[in-house]
Amino acid sequence: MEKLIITAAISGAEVLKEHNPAVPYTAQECALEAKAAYDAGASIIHLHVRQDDGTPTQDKNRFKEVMDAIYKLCPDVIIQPSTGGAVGMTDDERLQPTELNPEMATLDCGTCNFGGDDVFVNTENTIKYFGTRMIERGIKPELEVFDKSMIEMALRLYKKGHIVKPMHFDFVMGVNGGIGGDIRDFVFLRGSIPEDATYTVAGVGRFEFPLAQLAIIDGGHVRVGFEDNVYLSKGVLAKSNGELVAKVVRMAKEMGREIANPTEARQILGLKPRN
Ligand code: KMH
Ligand code: ZN
Repeated sequence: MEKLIITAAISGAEVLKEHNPAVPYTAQECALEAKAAYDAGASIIHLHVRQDDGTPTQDKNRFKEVMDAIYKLCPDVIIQPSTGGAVGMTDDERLQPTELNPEMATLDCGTCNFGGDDVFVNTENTIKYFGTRMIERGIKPELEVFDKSMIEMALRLYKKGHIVKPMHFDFVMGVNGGIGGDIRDFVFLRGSIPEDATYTVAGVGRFEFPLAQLAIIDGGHVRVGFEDNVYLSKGVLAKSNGELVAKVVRMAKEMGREIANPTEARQILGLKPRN
């Protein structure tokens, strides 16, 4: 079986220090959290950035500052900026980190309720626009799907030339407004992607580790981190993203699955080495 790629979603846009004091806001905090995750076994850092007070931003200069700080501590890690940003941001605001030509970036494949009055809007034209931008710049999209319909959208836009193969999906499961996080939900998504596609699973809240276990067994990949879940176990806050990654590494070792380093992750995903 292929080695396991672990992605650490270290910061998110919605989770706050009020939820877990270890949630990083500043560039230095993000770099230290990325290093803890990397040292524990993560090869990809999924990145949102904030102003120092925690306000989410897609500002290109802030992304550069944070990415430089991370590369200083983890020179070979894969950084995957979010183009989702936070609910309510415009398309061009969200696309700013693609101007830095990262190796990967997220490409959200549909609109989704996000709790309360929040709606995370990704129209078909938005997805086409983002997909085309990523092709032009040689950025590998991680196709974020919050529901089965979003896989259909990705496959349709592949046929229209806005996404290229091999496709790499992220099943974001358990969002209040998206698909649930039960085994049958996982099986449904898993069976709906092309044979040559790769996938990672991001289980939200209590779904994080059960879904990680399924992906480990199935040959998929795993995303954990404060963006999705701040608890190490029921009622126990994780002290760092590193603790969440270390738990996945322990689970994988128990199942006999080896962990990919960044070079191996690049090979599995077909990424060009960073220059
Ligand atoms: N913060 C959410 C509104 C992504 O990173 O691409 C969007 C999100 C998805 O987190
Ligand atoms: Zn994200």
